[in-house]
Amino acid sequence: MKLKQLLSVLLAFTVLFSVMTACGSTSDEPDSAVTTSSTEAEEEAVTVDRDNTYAYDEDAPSLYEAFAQWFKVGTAMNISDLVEGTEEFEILVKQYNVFTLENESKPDAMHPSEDVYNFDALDQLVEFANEYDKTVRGHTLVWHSQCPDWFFYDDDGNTVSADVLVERLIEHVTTIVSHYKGEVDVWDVCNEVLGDSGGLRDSMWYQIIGDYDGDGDSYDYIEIAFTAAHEADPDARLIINDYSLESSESKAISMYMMVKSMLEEGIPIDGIGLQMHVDIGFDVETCKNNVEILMKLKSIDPDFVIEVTELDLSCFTWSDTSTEVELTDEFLEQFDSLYSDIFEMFIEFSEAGYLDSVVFWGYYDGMSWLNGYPVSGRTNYPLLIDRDYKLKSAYWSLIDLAESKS
Ligand code: 9MR
Repeated sequence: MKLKQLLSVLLAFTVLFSVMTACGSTSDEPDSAVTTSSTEAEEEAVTVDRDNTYAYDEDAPSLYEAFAQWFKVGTAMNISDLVEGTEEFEILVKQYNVFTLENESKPDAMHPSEDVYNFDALDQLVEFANEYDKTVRGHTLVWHSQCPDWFFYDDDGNTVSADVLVERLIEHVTTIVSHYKGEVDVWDVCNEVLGDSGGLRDSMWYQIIGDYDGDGDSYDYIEIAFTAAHEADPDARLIINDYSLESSESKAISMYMMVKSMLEEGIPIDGIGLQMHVDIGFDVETCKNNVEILMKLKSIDPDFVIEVTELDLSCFTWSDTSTEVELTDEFLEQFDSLYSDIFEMFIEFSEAGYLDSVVFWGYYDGMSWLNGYPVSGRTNYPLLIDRDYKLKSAYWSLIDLAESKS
């Protein structure tokens, strides 16, 4: 009997031991399952080699997905980038969820003469956006630049009257916005209406239309454009877009004052676009201060927002006239951490209810308008994807930032 009991105890121990060994819990030796999974993890880590990942790679992260809890992330592009199967197409679909045409939806492209409208490029972008669930920004309806002369002159070369220009303006805005009713989500209705330091720009729009309704202010062309756009598509978000609002306090105050008085008059403006063509000397604190000024407009319209519409970060300060910059480790550290500070600020803006969209002015360094501008022959590196479509270290800084804030 005793022997039988002893044998059954031994048997029970043997069974228990073999079960525990199979579960890998009694031994210090790595079991085969653990070995396999750590090898897979290592292989995965090798696949996502940060120095050698292309923006279109399947294993690359997605910028817009990384920031989705705070804001959309978009880019300016050209319609020729939308050829299915190309690397450019894959990058756009994977990395961004807001799109704007860099040049093809400006007045000279869309309405080159009085009776001619070109809708092809923006129609194609809208089609793409519908298929891939993306947002479209229309840039831009009214601007002093890239605007054809026919608006301002008659057949004899004389400037037209205020009445004629107002009629042309309403017709232009109404025709384009109606064509895209429910399809273009956001319009930069007016672009760069202020000068460098904040006064109203002395454009043909301003000169000819001026104080059209005689109420004492001279920005009636802006009011007329916004009103027409709202009538054509009451659901579209209507933005007044300008540069240097992030860096010039006097310009931010001018914008605030002008928009405040327009909102008080009931003009349908939904937000201010900060272009944000910034450079390596950019000061985040000044930008925060200026945005606080602009966001006082929420006391009139709680839904009023800012949008970042044309972000890039030049490697040259404005006063620098050189054409080349050496991308040393030290320089890149400065560049990457500035991008990271900027996006940390955007997250703060989003959490305060100020911002829900950040759009880059281009998606890879090779296409940036900052190559050759403002210094001819200059090579610049202002974006997150390099000329070969590889993800730059600044891109990874932003991915790390998003992860750390999630
Ligand atoms: O990037 C655009 C460039 O290709 C054009 O030559 C230029 C013409 O003015 O416009 C650039 O885009 C501008 C945008 O429409 C408004 N804000 C400033 C942008 C950079 O100049």
